[in-house]
Amino acid sequence: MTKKALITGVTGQDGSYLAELLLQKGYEVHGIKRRASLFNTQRVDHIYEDPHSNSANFKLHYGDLSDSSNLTRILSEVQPDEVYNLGAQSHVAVSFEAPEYTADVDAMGALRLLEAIRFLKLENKTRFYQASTSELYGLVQEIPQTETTPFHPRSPYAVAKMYAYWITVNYREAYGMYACNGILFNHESPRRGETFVTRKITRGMANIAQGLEQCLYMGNIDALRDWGHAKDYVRMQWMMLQQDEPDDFVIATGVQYSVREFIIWSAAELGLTLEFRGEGVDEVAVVTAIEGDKAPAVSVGDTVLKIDPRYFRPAEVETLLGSPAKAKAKLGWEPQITAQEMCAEMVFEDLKTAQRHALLKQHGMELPVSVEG
Ligand code: NDP
Ligand code: GDR
Repeated sequence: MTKKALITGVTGQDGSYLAELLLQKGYEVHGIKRRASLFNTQRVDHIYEDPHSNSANFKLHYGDLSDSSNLTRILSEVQPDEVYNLGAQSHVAVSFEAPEYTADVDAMGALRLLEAIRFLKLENKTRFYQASTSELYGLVQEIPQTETTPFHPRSPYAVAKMYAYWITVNYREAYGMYACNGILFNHESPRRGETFVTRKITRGMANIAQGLEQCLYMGNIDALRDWGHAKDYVRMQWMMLQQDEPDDFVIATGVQYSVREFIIWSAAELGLTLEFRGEGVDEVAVVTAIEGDKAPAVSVGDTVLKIDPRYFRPAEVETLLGSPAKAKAKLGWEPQITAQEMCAEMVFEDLKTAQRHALLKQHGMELPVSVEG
């Protein structure tokens, strides 16, 4: 029998990689996409199949995590073996601007799905994965963070995700559902949203190299993160739902770097050596040497990065470092791609895009480049 999976957030970074993985494994994959005024399926267009064909294994449904009746109807139609709840307002800084919406989607969304499974009496058939997060640890109580480290969320996003974490545990304990939390640390890729810090850096640096932007404006560049590659992390999401018993797992690399280090690596991929000068909000990064021809628009002495306090958060998560020991011991999972390799891949992809834009600009066909975020 072909297994069926339903993915919320299928148009996002993780959703797109997970959909690819499940299709490779022979699943029939259903995804929930939001209605938007512009196409929002760029990350899954390459696996899109004509819905008019009866043999399509990848099917998209309009829906929203804020809409219970819509979720219940889709679950009832699909009768999935596995539900991956990846949909969320996933930007921590934005959650301070839109806390109520974030709670509705990120906290109540998980409850709506679990209730729909229960209401439809699918609890013995459908396995549930909740996209939990290292942001739960917030003000960290223990280094490295494990499955038993106490939580102290530091943003409306993290507080909403804490509800989703516990309601998932609660439905497992109360109704015997196969429901798991993956407590995932930051994971990135060339498909990462443009306003998360790694992609903002790789895309911004590539644009500067090609003369499409002058300077990158950043917030707290001393924040420390445990960065992995999204491809490694979605593999683990699937593995968690294949166990005999449901359980919660930390997914991390066990290695930590600063945002500042990620900036230095990205610049180096473009042949640029940076020197940080000044302190606090007056700190800047200046180019002190250039190698190769990847950054024709940059000269020695250019200031390519400044600090802008509007990217500071009302409450910051300064440091995160996870222990993947349980995932390694119980599931045999190990990340394959290092943070530096991932950075190189992201710069490579962003540089290709920037070079295309620069070529169009040279021929008088300049496209607008969004830099807000
Ligand atoms: P993205 O922001 O790339 O994707 C989020 C997805 O959720 C998008 O498909 C988005 O749709 C969808 N979505 C947003 N709001 C709603 C809504 N109201 N109803 C239905 N769908 C909605 O996130 P990632 O892929 O990076 O992350 C996946 C999940 O994992 C998220 O829940 C995130 O919070 C969590 N997580 C992520 C980590 C990371 O480092 N990436 C680490 C730990 C947890 P649209 O495309 O239309 O915007
Ligand atoms: P995070 O990721 O908040 O950890 O949440 P993000 O990449 O946004 O920030 C990481 C760190 O970088 C600092 N920072 C900046 N961040 C952004 N976005 N823009 C900037 O200009 C900037 N300058 C410095 C931040 O302050 C922070 O310390 C991500 C999301 O994917 C969540 O959904 C997920 O749950 C967690 O990772 C684990």
